[in-house]
Amino acid sequence: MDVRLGDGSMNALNFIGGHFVDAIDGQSIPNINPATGQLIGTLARSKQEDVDAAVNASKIAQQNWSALDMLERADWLDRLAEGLEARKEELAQRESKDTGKPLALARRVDAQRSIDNFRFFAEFARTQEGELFQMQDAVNVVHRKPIGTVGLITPWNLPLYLLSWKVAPALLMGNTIVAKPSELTPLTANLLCEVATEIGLPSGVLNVVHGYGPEVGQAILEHPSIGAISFTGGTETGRHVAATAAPMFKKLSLELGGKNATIVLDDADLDRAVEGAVRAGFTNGGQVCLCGSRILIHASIANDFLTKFVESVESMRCGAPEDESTQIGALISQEHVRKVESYIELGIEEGGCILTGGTRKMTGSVGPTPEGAFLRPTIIDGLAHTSRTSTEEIFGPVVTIHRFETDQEAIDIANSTEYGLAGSIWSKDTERAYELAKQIETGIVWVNTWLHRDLRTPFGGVKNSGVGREGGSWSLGFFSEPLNICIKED
Ligand code: TXE
Repeated sequence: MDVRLGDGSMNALNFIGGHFVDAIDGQSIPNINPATGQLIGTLARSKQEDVDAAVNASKIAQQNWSALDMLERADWLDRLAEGLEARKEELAQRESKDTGKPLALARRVDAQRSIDNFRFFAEFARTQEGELFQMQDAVNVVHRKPIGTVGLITPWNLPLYLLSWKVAPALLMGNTIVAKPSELTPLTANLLCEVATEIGLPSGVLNVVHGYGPEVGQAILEHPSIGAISFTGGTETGRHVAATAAPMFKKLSLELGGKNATIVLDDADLDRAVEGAVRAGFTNGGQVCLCGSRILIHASIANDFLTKFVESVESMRCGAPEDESTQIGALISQEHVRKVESYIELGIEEGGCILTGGTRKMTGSVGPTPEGAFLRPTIIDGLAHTSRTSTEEIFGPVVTIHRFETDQEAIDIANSTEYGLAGSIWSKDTERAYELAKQIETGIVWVNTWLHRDLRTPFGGVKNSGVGREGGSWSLGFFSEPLNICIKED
């Protein structure tokens, strides 16, 4: 069992069949706090044999779990939410320690949304009605059956927020789970397992195996008894996931990367658009697939917008995650900071001009500790919208600036990357924004807001941002197999 946060050592064991266990071969991986560079503890380095054990445990639990009524399973989701709620502060602390993100953000976003995900799907279940299709002489009844054992593979940017977003609907539809969190952020998945133990969730319903993607992740993809894979992560990994799982005819949900446009029209409320562009560009240090990393500004307001925008970004506080005033904490790792810095250098090579921020060599040390993975928020102007810096996902606190003269030009620029996940449009004329939004090649467009979420709505993207949608009925559909029973009436 994980020791409590206060103990200072946090070892993330696997959770299989209701027990916390080491990897069968005893191997483990160090887990580093990105803000300090210090060792937090270790996580199990699982292999195929650990996945086999987890799948076996899930199969043993499958019959009784799927035999429950969906409303009984909804009650279990509420119990998980209550258990997380009772340990919300510890959840936020662990998430912040594991990711380097500001503790205030971990409380407000990660912890709260993890709880909300369970509560939402429990309530959503209670609103579901039977699916009947009446014919002249027959009635069709759609019966939704579980897939069986499902594989959930999740990333490091919003660890429990994104894992719970999959666990809740998967459990609700009667599946049992083998989940693999990112090897960079194991801690809150295990807190969920501790809560599952506290509330008496039947053993084997939820199983978590930790470790490296190409090892334990690959074993999940390849396991013949895992009927569906729900993956959130990078596009290149998603491509690999699809190549492995598709030939096995596994159901696939792929939520991948993004290079989203924040489009500021000439009639936008400037202060509101600046605030929105800062939130969209730099929340979680830009480590959110939905972040607005390209800012498209109508040429007529570009100077006024940039004056306010640069001032606002320069005032952002980079600091220790536990400091309540911190707005940008550490990024996920030193390695990731170097990746982000390489894009800042590329931006300069491609002709960009740094309006604020830059690499650590340019800005000097920015965080409370030199060992911490800190980087100042950066704005790059003057780049072609077709440049690599402006079209490749950076996944850090870096935005590029692009001017346009007409709505059509804004649409063309917005659609000029291989991604198609999300975007936002800022205008006082919502009719105009709505017409423009319909032409943007993404799965989500916000108008005069960003990351404003109704969990019933479809979430996901097109092109290299993934396949499929999550949320509300889309999640219930993914995590079930519909059986249509047609009954002839005499
Ligand atoms: O994602 P990865 P990472 C983007 C962002 C980031 C890049 C890599 O650009 O820099 O993806 O981030 C597991 N078989 N996003 O490293 O590598 C891995 O262990 C099976 C956008 O987090 O895709 C982890 O659990 N699994 C994204 C999960 O896949 C494998 C959020 C994601 O890892 C595997 C995060 C394999 N061969 C990053 N290789 C978003 N859309 O929100 C890795 N994994």
